Amino acid sequence: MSSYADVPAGAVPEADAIARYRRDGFLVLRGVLGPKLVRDCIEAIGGLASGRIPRTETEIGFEPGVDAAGLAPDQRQDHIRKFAYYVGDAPALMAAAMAKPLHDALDRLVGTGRVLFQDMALIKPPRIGGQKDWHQDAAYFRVSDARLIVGSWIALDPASRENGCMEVIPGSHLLGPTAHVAKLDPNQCHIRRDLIRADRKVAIELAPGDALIFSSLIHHYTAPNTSGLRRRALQFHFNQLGMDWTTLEDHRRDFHDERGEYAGCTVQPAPVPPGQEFRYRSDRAIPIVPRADWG
Ligand SMILES: O=C(O)CCC(=O)C(=O)O
Repeated sequence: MSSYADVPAGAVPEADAIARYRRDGFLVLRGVLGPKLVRDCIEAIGGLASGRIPRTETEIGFEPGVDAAGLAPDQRQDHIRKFAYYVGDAPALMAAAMAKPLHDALDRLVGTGRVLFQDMALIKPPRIGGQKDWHQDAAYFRVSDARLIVGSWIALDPASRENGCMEVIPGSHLLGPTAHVAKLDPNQCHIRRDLIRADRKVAIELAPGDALIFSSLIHHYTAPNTSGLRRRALQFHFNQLGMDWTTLEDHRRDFHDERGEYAGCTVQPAPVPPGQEFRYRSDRAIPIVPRADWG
């Protein structure tokens, strides 16, 4: 059973849910993707993994230590940590990013007028899917105002404590930028341990098609998947119009800790071996065209 209130499928957030989103930094929307779209997204993820669907822009990252070259096409999906930048390669995945129930809810929660700037699929494969340590997504985005970003994490499989669902600390977004400990592998960058209030965490268990909407400043985490269950999810980040991508210098000024030191994850501890530099895309701004026709 969930220990948080949610918005039922087919409904939009009303005043009380909007107030909760602002107070807690997250809100669960049930059933933003219908069963057919969930099935077609799963099919698309499998196709991109195996190579059956050509990848023009989609990037794939394997779990650490995986020898991708030694895998047969149909084994690849269960070794992938994440996909990025895929919406142009699979119509079902674009339809998920544009789902009308999602955008109707976002219009109420954060206002109208936004673009999609990041599309990821987090796969956390059975038994080998690693943790994602406590972090704020805003630590990864060199932007002028992280409060204009909203994240949406949509389950394709049932997501539970057993297979590593999202866990959040309600209200942590109100603390603003929080000091992170930089790592050579930016995926391992995490909030300074003494600043994580894990005793307050809430596990967000979702059914396929449900979405967790969250502030880019909320502290969140996912545990390793030690189960035999898949836990595939789509994650979209949108920014409201008016946000700018900035330089590192500007991000240092906006995203710092209590001593004035840079708190984000976009600077790795030196020396950084060539080819392993932090990469990010500030060039993506896909217009939102809501659609409700997929089923
Ligand atoms: O789905 C996951 O395991 C982690 C998602 C997440 O927090 C992220 O990618 O920033």
